[in-house]
Amino acid sequence: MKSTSMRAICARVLLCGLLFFAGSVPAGAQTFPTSGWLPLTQSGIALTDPSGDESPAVPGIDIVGDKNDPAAFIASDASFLYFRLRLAGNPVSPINHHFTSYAWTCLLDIDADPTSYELLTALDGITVGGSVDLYQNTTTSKADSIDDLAEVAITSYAVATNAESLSAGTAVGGGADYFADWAVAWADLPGLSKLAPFRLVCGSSTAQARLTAGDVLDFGSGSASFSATAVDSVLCGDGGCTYDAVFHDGFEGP
Ligand SMILES: [Ca+2]
Ligand SMILES: [Ca+2]
Ligand SMILES: [Ca+2]
Repeated sequence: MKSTSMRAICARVLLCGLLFFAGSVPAGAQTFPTSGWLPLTQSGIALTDPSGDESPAVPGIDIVGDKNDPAAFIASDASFLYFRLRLAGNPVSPINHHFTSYAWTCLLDIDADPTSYELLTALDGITVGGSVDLYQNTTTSKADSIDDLAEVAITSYAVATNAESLSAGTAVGGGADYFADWAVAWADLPGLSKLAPFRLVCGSSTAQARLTAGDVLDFGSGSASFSATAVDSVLCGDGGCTYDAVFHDGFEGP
């Protein structure tokens, strides 16, 4: 009887310990999706990007993809919008295990005017220790330009909870490819509702709050035009992301 009680107490102590550890997971932590990643497309074709066209020449910022292994993806659930880029090398330094001092960035056009973007989100290795950033582009000082600066910082998240790097299991870039993934909370995205269409331009950057230099996901075109580079419009919500099957650019619908 006594030993049974002791076992019961020990079980409770163990349960309390487990609950303590479960409760100590940082707020905002989430698991990245293992399926449901929608490849980004242009005119219905998965976006690809050649290797070796990045500047400076750093494999971890070289966006790569071919028709079998698309270069970029998006996913969504009830809480987060997820971004994924395929890279020719590891974006994480083997020395300090931090993301290297570049930014992996997506610009979102959410207002049906394809000559401007409204939101910038980035996995930012330039910030010491790294962060995931969300900015608003409130002034278009360069019309239809990919490298227009985003003026207003909205929020940022810890890399430990909102970003990851993992082996992509492909070798499009010639060596082992990697994915850089990051997540932004739906609750923090101003002006973007679930299942509202939006377009993206993604790439790697040498600066925060701006998609400049690095490597833009663009079939290797090198175009500086936002409207010429933007992907097909996507709609994302609790159940994931899809394309607008009726209206190609997503903005003419009712
Ligand atoms: Ca590239
Ligand atoms: Ca716009
Ligand atoms: Ca601007």
